[in-house]
Amino acid sequence: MPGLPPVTQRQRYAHVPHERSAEAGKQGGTADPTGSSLTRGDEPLAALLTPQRTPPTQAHANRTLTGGALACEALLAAGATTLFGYPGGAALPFYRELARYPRLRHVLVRHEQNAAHAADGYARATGRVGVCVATSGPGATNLLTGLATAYMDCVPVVALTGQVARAAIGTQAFQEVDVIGMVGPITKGAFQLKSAEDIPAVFAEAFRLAAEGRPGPVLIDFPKDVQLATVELSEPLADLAPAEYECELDPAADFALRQAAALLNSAERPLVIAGHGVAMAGAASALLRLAEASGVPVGTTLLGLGVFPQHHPQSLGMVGMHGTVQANLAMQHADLIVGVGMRFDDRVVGRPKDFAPGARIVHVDVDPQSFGRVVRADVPVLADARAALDGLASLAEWRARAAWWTRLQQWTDDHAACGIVDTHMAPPDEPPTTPEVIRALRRVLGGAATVVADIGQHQMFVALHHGFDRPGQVLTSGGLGTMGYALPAAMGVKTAEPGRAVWAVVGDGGFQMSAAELSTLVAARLPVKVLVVNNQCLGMVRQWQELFYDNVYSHSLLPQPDFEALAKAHGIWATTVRRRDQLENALREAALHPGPTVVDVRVPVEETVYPMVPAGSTPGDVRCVDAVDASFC
Ligand SMILES: Cc1ncc(C[n+]2csc(CCOP(=O)(O)OP(=O)(O)O)c2C)c(N)n1
Ligand SMILES: [Mg+2]
Repeated sequence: MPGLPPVTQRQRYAHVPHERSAEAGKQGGTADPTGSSLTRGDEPLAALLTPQRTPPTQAHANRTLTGGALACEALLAAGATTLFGYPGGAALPFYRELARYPRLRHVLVRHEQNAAHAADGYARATGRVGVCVATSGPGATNLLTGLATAYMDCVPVVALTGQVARAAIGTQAFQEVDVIGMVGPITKGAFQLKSAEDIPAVFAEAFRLAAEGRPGPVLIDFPKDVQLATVELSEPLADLAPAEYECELDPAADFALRQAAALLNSAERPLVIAGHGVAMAGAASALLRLAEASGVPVGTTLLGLGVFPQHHPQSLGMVGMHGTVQANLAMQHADLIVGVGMRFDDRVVGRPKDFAPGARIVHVDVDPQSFGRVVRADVPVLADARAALDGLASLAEWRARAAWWTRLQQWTDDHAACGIVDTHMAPPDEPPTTPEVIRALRRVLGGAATVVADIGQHQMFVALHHGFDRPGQVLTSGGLGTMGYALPAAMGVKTAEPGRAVWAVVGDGGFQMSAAELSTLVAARLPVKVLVVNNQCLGMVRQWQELFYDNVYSHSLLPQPDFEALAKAHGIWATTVRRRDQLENALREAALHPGPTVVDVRVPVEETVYPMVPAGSTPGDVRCVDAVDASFC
C-alpha cells in the first residue's frame, strides 16, 4: 500500500494496554506500557500493512477513500461481517460509507448497551470477534456496561466509537467524552485513531488483541475528521484477521502438567472443574477424554455448563453458589482440585481461607494473573485449556476410587428430587413453578436450541434444571451478572446462526430493561424466542431479602405492563401462560412460529433457588430445599 507511512511510532495512538493484557505481551503483543515497540512477535506492526496470507493477484487501480470507507475495508479484511450499532453525529461520516458496503450487515439496535451485548452474543456463538458501533459521548458511555460484561467473561469484541474532531478534543465539545480514559479497566486495550492512514494497522491490532490469550473487548475511538480524511489505496488491504492460535505447551507448562498428572494419578478424591476457558479453547472433547481416561468426577462453573455432558455418569453438575449439592460437597471434601479455564471466583470459592482445606489445587489458565488471585494455586499451569487437557489425558491413569464415588453418589441421590414438582400430581390450573418451566422448555426444544439466560432466579433455575450437553448451548453473563443481557445477546446469536433456534430466557425485571429490542427483532427479521419467567418481582433480590434482610421486601416487587400486549404492539406473536396445563402447548406454538415470539409465563412470586451456598461461607455449607444441612452429609 504505497502512500502509507510505516506505523512504528507509538505516538500515533492513544493506546491503553493495561496490566490485564499482560498475556498479550507474553505473546508478543502490545502490553508494553511505554508503547515503544508496537510489534506483533518480532515483526513491526507496519508489516501488517503489506499483504501476508492472501496476496492480491490482480492489478488494482488507485482509489481515494475516506477514513470511514477505509474502516469498512479494514473491518472486512479483519473478517467482520456483522456490526451492531447506533449512529450519531460523530459517527456519521463512517455511517455514510457503511451504506456503500452491503457485505457488512449492520443491525440497528435500540440502545448502544444492547449493541455491545449483541456483539458479545455473536462472538460467543461463533468464536469470532464481535463488532459494535456507537457515536461519541452518550453513545460511547452507553456501551460501557456491555463492554464490562464482555471483559468479565473473556469475550472478544471490538467497539468502534465516533469521537469529536481532533482539534476539539479536550475542549468539552458537544458530545465529547474521554472514552479512552473510561474504558481502561474494562477493555484489553483502547486506541484513538490519529490518522486515516493508521486504520489498517490499528484495526488489525485491535482484532488481534481482542482474540488472543485471554480474549476480551478492545475499543477504537474514531475522531470525525479522521473519518472524513482521505487516503490513497493502491492495493486491496491485506488479510487483517487474527492469526490462528497455536495451542502448544511450552516446556514450563509441560513440566507443570506432569506434576499435575502425578497428583491426579495418586489422588483418592479428585475433582476436575471446567470453566468457560474450556469452551473457548474448543477443548470439550479433550475434557471428555481426560475424564474417561482417569475416571475422575467433573463439575463445571456457570459459564462452563455444556463443556461436559450433564447426563454423563461422571458429571456432578455445576459448582458454586447455586451449584448442585454433590458438586459443592465434592469441592470441599476433595484431596485434589484441577480447575481448567475457570477463575475460582468468589461465587465458586466462598470464603477463600476455608475453601477445600484438604485439597491440592492445580490451576490451568492462559492468564497468569488468575493464579492465586482468590485461592492458592499449588500447581499453576500456564497453558491453553485444549493443550493442557490433551496432555493430562495422555498422562492419566484410570482408577476406580470406589469410596469417593460412593460418597458422591450418596450426595447426588439424597438431593436428586429437591425442588422438583411432580407435574402429574400438581393442580393443572395453578401457575407452574420455574423448574417446571425450564424442564418443559428442554422437552420442547430437545436440547437443539441455544438458550441465553438473563440474570436472577430464572438464570439459576436454567443452570440447574435444563441440562446442557454441548459447549455454546447456554450463554449468560456470569462475571458481571448484567440484567438485560439475554435478549440483545440472543439477537447476536441469531444473527450468527440463523438456522438455530435461539431462546432468550429472561425475568420480568430483565425483560423490562431490554424490551426496547423487540422492535429490533421485528425490523431486522430476527426470529428470537423470548420466554419471560414472570414472578412479578426482582426474584433474586426478594430471595436475599427473605433469607438475609429480615423479610423487608424493599423495592423488589415490580409493577409491570402487560407483556403480551407489549409484544403484540410490536407485531410479535405472544401469549400468556397462567396455568401449568397451558405451558407446554404455548412453548410448542412459539417454537413452531416462524417469527419472533414472546411467552409470558406467570410463576409463583415466592420461589427460592436451592441449593444455595450463602455468601461468605464455604461450599461445604451448601443448603438444600429439603432443609437437609449438607454439612451433615
Ligand atoms: C443491571 C443490573 N442491575 C441490578 C442487578 C441486581 N440484580 C440481580 S438479580 C436481580 C433481580 C432480577 O429480577 P428478574 O429479572 O425479574 O429475574 P428473577 O430473579 O425474578 O428471576 C437484580 C435486581 C443486576 N444484576 N444487574
Ligand atoms: Mg422476576
